[in-house]
Order: sequence, then structure tokens, then C-alpha cells
Amino acid sequence: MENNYSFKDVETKWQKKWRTKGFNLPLTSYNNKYYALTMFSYPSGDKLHIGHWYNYGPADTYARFKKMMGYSLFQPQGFDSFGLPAENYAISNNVHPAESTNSNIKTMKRQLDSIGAMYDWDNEIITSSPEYYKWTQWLFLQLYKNNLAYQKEAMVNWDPVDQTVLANEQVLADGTSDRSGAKVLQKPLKQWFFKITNYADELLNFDQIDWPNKTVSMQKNWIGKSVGASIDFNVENLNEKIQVFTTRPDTLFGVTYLVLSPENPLVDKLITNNYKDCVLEYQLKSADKSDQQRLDLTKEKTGVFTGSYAINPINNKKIPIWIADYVIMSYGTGAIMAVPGHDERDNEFAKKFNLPIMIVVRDRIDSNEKSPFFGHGYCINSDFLNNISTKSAIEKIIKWLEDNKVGEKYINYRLRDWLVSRQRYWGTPIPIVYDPNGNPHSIPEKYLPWELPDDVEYKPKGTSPLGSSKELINRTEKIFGKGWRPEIDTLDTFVCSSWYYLRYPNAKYSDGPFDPEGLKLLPVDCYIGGSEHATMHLLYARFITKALRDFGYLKFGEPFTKLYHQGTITKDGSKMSKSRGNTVSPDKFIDKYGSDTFRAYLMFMGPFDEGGDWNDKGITGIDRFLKKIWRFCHLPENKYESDKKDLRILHKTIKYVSNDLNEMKFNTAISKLMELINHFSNHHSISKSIKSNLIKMIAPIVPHIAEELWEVLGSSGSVFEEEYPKHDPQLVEEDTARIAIQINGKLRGNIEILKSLGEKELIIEAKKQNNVNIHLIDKTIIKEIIVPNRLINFVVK
Ligand code: ANZ
Repeated sequence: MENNYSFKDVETKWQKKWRTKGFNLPLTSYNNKYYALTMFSYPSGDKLHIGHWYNYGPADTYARFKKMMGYSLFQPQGFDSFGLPAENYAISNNVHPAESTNSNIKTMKRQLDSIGAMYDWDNEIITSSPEYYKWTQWLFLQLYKNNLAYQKEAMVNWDPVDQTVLANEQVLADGTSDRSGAKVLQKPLKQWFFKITNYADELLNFDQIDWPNKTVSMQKNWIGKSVGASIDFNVENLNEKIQVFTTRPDTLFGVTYLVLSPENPLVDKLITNNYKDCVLEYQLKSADKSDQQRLDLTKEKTGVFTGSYAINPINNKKIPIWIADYVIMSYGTGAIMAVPGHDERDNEFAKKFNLPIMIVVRDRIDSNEKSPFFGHGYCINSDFLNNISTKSAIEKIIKWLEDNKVGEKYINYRLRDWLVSRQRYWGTPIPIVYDPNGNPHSIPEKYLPWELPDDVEYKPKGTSPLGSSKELINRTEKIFGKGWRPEIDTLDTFVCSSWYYLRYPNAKYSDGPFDPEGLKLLPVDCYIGGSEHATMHLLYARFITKALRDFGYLKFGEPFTKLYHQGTITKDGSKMSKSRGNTVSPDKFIDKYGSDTFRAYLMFMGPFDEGGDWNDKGITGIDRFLKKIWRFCHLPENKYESDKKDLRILHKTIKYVSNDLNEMKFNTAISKLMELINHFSNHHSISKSIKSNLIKMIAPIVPHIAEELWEVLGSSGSVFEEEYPKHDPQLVEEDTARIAIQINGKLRGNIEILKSLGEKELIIEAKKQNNVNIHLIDKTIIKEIIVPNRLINFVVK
């Protein structure tokens, strides 16, 4: 053992010890708590891959570092185990999803052990277990009771291969499903929604949290707040009004036609006999396209005339009403006023269908430009708005609309309510039953968990698999009465993960979804996970936290104080994926080099938020580094006082490494440690104190070897019970200083000097500097002003 580092023995030994000892001590002080969380994983049957490692390894290093910095650490782990992949896996392998999920969890736990992370397995969460989903159902009922869950007939994205509804976020830009790859169709269905839109404004406020700017702006865009006006247009010869939403009410004088979305319910009333056939045909054609496809700006514009006309309220002009698929039903009011002089899409459309184009805005007040212009400027051809800026015209026209009762200020959000029902088996059953008249009722809490039935034909057949369960129908009738029917949809898995962080502190708590005492650990201090969750999971979790706060269960409104996204590890420049066939399995490397080396290598590859390109060769460098550390700690003990130079290097390293770890700059922390080891490479003996500082410093990065060396050093207990070393500021202070050289107060140069340099020598050195030298020619120095270690100023005549 002494000369050769055998990582296999060391790593198995410590993993076993950590597990049996129950590494996480009970939390004694909430004042000093640190709740470190990583996004929990999906037990999909695949092995733990580099992506998992890259999330969990460095995150554990950060957590261990926080613990050594004196925090009471809480780092739980669990499984997001409901959902489509498990169900699809089960279908193709002909096993029950519960069975495959459980065996996958077992495998994954074993693999997670190999990372050697400091998880509190006593508080594990498995979202597909009845003890957990009981409370997901409770959450649904709270939202329902508070009018934040409702049912609505809606056009939904239908995946014809997986035979299920998809959330908008699951439809890719090219209109295919992110799961099956099938072309997504539109289909009307009665669905359950959560009213996240009630929180749209509050979700735009990020003041309380420290999140990556990119994620904040992605959420802001996703919520998409647009301020404008709604305007009512009367339909000629029909007692109907068309309400449009516009962000440019200042262009009202330039409206030359209206466009309704093909699905707008008003369309049926507007079609005149001559146009019936082509309107119906057009409606059918657009039903197949997803909103994303329809909004694509590069797409050629299509549309048809309805035969009806509307009246512009501002000038009583008669304008035609069209339908076109570039207007979507789910945004604004599903109808627009078209201003082809100043809106690009309307412009293209008008040109194609020969509709009039009017110019009502010019870019500068003095310009004579009369061509289409897509921006803000000054109003023309607009009666009482002429010559005022479009920005002030917006206010003026809104006042006019409100005074004349034909419109008002209107704030629109791109954010839609969250569609939570799924026509699949492997999910949380929605705790709702229907009376014989078809009215929905909450299932009383005493019947929760409302268990997922077993006798189900779970292969998708277009309707929800739960409908085939006799047990579920019998159960419902027995409790509620004859003719009562259960809800057969299940909940989106994002519902399970929208609240799990609240239950972790006491995951076995049975009196409620979360232990009020455990809530003292919240909010999560640092959440680490992939940036692909920017708009779904991370927005849903914020919404649910705010809703639970408003129901009186929580005292905080943000779940994750600090958020960090790890980068991606690529292979030859592209993202690792099974379909590309470029995945790298960690197992081979762990087997050859060990878990510590693998973890440290991942961290060394590049900045944690950027990731890096996988290259097998580099890992040997880390392997050598660990071997050097091993030898270093086995060098004979030096009884003498350490050399000042050695101490200086040690303390500088402590300073930089702890700063780096605190900012998750793992790669630079590791290089500083390498420099330290190199500095000592020609030493034949080392003091115990230097060894002990080094072991503590490396411990969060390579935990197994550190524990072993800590034992070798003769210390008792775990190195993670120790405090992280602190640097001695005096030892870190630099010997040299950078001095600014001024002439009559003007900066003329800089010079690096030894702090011990005397004033006379400093003046001589400063005068020698090129630029200074030139400016002193033919001048008389009257005085030298010196601020020690900072600057020298020559006052000249
Ligand atoms: C007239 C107008 C004139 C417009 C102009 C723009 C420029 P954002 O900023 O994204 O919210 N719009 C409204 N509802 C729509 C729908 N259901 N489908 C497609 N387009 C819709 O965009 C708001 C603008 O998008 C609105 O302002 C409307 O066009 C269009 F010079 O109205 B505007």
C-alpha cells in the first residue's frame, strides 16, 4: 500500500464505510444549513453516463467543500421515476413498468455509489412510489380547490406514434415530437391545465435569486410579456365584434384588413356562401400544423377571404376580413388588425393577395420616405396623431379607445397554462372522479394515494390505458356509487418534479407532503443541473412554490436561491448521444483509473459551466497527479520548521483553491494543486502540517484517496469532519508591488518592484522607464511624491 496507490482497495473501502456509517449526520443547526441539490435522474435502464457524472461528481465536490467550510450540509438524491421512457421500455421489453423501474433504480444506485457522493440516502425520493405520489395528488387537489387546476377542451399536440398529447415544449421547431420523432398533429381534447398564467407577472421577477443570466432571459422570453391594446372592430351587417390584440395601436389609421386565426370560433359566422368551401378547406389544412410551424417567418404566407367586412373604429373605413394560419388562436385574441405598411408579416401577405398598403409611420420627423417601415418613428396620415412619436401616440390612442369604449390597454403573455394531463399509464393518477352526469369531483384526501391500477392494458391505443382497468372502475363505484367513473388520464411527470425538493428533508414524513420542521432547510441553497430545464421544470417549480406559499404552506416564494448549469461533455465536438453512436461509458475508465481520477479529470477538462471535449489521453495526467499525491503523503516526516518559501506557496494555494472551489472553478483549482505538488517534487521529507493541509485541500475533489491518506497520517475520524484550511494573509502577501508612475499627475508608466526597494532606488528605476524618460527631457524635477507600494509622481516645471 505504501508505495503503490491501489485505488480499487481504497475506493471500495471508503464507499462501504460511508454507506454503513450513514455519512450524513443529522442536522443540528439550521442557522448554518446548506441545502445542495442536483436535478434527480430518470432511471431509464441505461447505465449512468458521462452526463450524470458531470452533474453529480463536481456537484458533490462543491457540497463537500461547503461542508468543510463549516456548513451543515444536506445533499439528498432520488429518482424521477414516472414517465414515458420507463413505459416505452416496459412495453418493448414486455415487463411491467414498476418492475423495470425498480430494477433500474437498483442498478443506478449501485452506479451512483461508485461516484462516492455524499448523499443522504435515508431521505431518498422515488416519485412513482405511492408514498410520494399520494402527495403529488394532494398538490393537484390544492390547486383544484384554489381554482388553479381546471379542465378545458383544447387543441393539443398529438403524437401519433406514442399516441399521446405532448406539451408545447416537447414539440421541436420542425413540428416533430422530441420523444418519438413523429410529425405532431393537432387534435381537440378535454384536458387538465394548471393556471401558471396567474403568476406570469410574478414569475418575471428574479430579484431574490442568483441565476445564470441566460436562464433568466430564457424564462422572460418564454413568459413573453407584451404591452399593447385590445381593439374592437364591428362586423358590417352582423351583430358581432372582432377583438384584436396589437402592440402597435398607434398604427390604427394604417389598418387595411383584419385576419382571424382559422380556428377562431367567429369564423363560422363570418363566412358568406360564396367563400364557404375554400374557407373550410383552408381550416382543415391548417389544423395539421403546429403553432411553431405556423409562426415560422420564412414560411410563405397563405390565407383566404371570408366574404365579410369590418369597420375600423377610428375612421369608419370598411376593411375585408381574412383568415390565415400566421395568426394563431392561442395568442392574444386569435385575431389581428393588419398593418401592411409597418408589420413585416402583414406586408408579405398584402403583397401576395393584392391588399392595400398604407404608410402611417416614418422613421424621422423630417423624412419624406413613403415606403414600408417596420419600427418606431413618427405618425403621418393619422389625423390627431400626426407628427407625434409612435411611443406617445400609443398612449394617446389607448386613451381615445377607452374614452370611446372600443378598446383598452391590454397586457398579453406568451406563456400558456400548463397542460398536465397525459393519456398514458405510467404516471400519477389524477385524483378526480365523475358523477353519473359527468361532473368532476375531488377524491377526498382519506382515499389517497389513489393507486395506479395494475390490471391495465398499458400499450397505447389512443385512449388512456387506465380506462381498461376493471379494478379502477369497481373501486370508484364502490366508494362513490353506481355510475361514477374515474378520471383515466395521469399527470405529466413535470408535476412530480415540481415539488420534490420540499419533501427531501424528511422524505418519510407521513402527516403531509412536507415536514414543517424540515422546511427550515429550504429554500435550496444551490441547485445544479442541465440548462435544458430552463423553461419547463425550472419555471414549474417556481410556480408551484409561489402557489403553495399563497395557500399558506410556505414562507418563501422561490425554491432555488442559486442555480448553476453544468456544461456538456462532447466527443469530437458534438454532443454525446446514442443515436450518433459517440457515447463514452465511464465504467471502463473507472475500472482502469478509479472514481477519484475520473471525477477529477472531468473537472479538469474545462470550466464547469462550459464542459469540454472528451479525450482519453488526458486522464493519465490526473492519474499521475494522484500517484504523486500518494507518494508525497508517504514521504518521511520532517521535524523542522517548514521553509518560509514552502509555507508561502502552501498558503497561496490554499487561498486560490478555496476561492476557486467557492466559484466552482474546479479546473483552475486542480491546476493550482498540481503546481503545489510540483513545487515539492524534489523534497525528501515533508512536515505533517503541510501534508495535512494538502489532504484537506484535495478532499472535496478526490474524496476516497483523501480519506485514506488522512488515515495514513494517523488522524482519527473522517477528513470531511475537518475544517477546510484557511490561508495566513501575511504569508500570502506579495513581495513585489506594481507602481504607477506619474508626471504632474498624468500616468506615464508602470513598474514592478521589490517591496524592499528604497526610495532612492525607486526614483532611479522609475526615471529609466521609456515613456517617463521622454517626458522628463528638458524638464526640471521640483519634487517626487511617493505613495509606498502604489505610485510615484514627479512634479516638473
Ligand atoms: C398591428 C401591428 C402593427 C402589429 C405593426 C405589429 C406591428 P408580440 O410583440 O410578439 O406580442 N399578433 C397579435 N396576435 C397574434 C396572433 N394570435 N397570431 C399572430 N400574430 C399576432 O406581437 C404582437 C403583435 O403580433 C401584434 O401587434 C399583432 O400584430 C401580432 F406595425 O398588430 B400587431
